[in-house]
Amino acid sequence: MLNHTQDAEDVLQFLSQYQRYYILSHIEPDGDCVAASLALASFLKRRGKLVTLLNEGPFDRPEIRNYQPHFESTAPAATALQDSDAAAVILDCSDYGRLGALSQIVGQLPVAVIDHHSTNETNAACTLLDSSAPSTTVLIQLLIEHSGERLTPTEARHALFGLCTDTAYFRHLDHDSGDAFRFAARLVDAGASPRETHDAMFGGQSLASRYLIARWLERARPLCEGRALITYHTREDGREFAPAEFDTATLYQLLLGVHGCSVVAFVREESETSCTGSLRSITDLDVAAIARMFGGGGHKRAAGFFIERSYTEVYAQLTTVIEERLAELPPPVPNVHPETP
Ligand SMILES: [Mn+2]
Repeated sequence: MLNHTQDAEDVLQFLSQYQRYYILSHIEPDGDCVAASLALASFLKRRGKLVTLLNEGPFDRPEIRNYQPHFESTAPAATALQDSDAAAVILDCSDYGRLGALSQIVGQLPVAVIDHHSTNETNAACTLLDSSAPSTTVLIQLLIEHSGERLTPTEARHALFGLCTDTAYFRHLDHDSGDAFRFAARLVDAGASPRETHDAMFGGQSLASRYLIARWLERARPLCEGRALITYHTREDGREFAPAEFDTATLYQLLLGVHGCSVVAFVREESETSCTGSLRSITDLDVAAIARMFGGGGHKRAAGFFIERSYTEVYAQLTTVIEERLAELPPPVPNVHPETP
């Protein structure tokens, strides 16, 4: 991570300057943006500030559903903002468009941005930005620590939750991640529990959702001698297991853990004539390029699409495309730790 002494001081100055703060974060919130909002709100309240948390939602992810009551989903009236001694803090959001309708606040108040995406928006009064930070909560932790105060146990719990959700419980971190563990260690010392955090992220699922995953797993079909696995979900499955949570994250984790498998494709029937597709890759295969062929997009390692075509047709086409693309790549390196001599 970068050295942020000056930025942290500027942001702390900004956070002491006004009486009320509106804390905003991106639509389709995740654990990091929710936890960063709550930790910052707690810190500001201890300093005597008034705080309103804003997020348009939806709070669909099972691990954050309980947090929704802390957030307002609509912006205060413009008249309430005029003449008020207020400012906005935008968290975990690289593009104001991702604030949804709440972005209207941005033009009306002084703004600070705290984020770990590469952010291009430049009209902020001050920023704390670091695309090498593993989560936004780490930047909130850095700010609080820089102020000379300790995190409260509740703030530490929020901060560890954000760090763990954005790194898939540290699984996405690589050799250069020592800082993340040093930040995490201080959070545990301040009262956060790795065990409780893990339970909050992965516990509390219904049995029906496990049966549904079993159905998807049973159908997984190897492509290219097992270098990829493809499976699907029908509307009939949805009816049979309703109201099971749709835990595709666990499906991807299980399938990508299969020996030799480095690409997973999942096709979900939406209607008789439409479906969605999701792709995950832990190899050089760029799944965003495949998703674009079906009208979607995403990242090199995680991408998706929605298309007006039957799921059976898309399943067949996706099978062909993945087999062709994988055949062009050099033979796979085994998906296991190398033997040390
Ligand atoms: Mn984040």
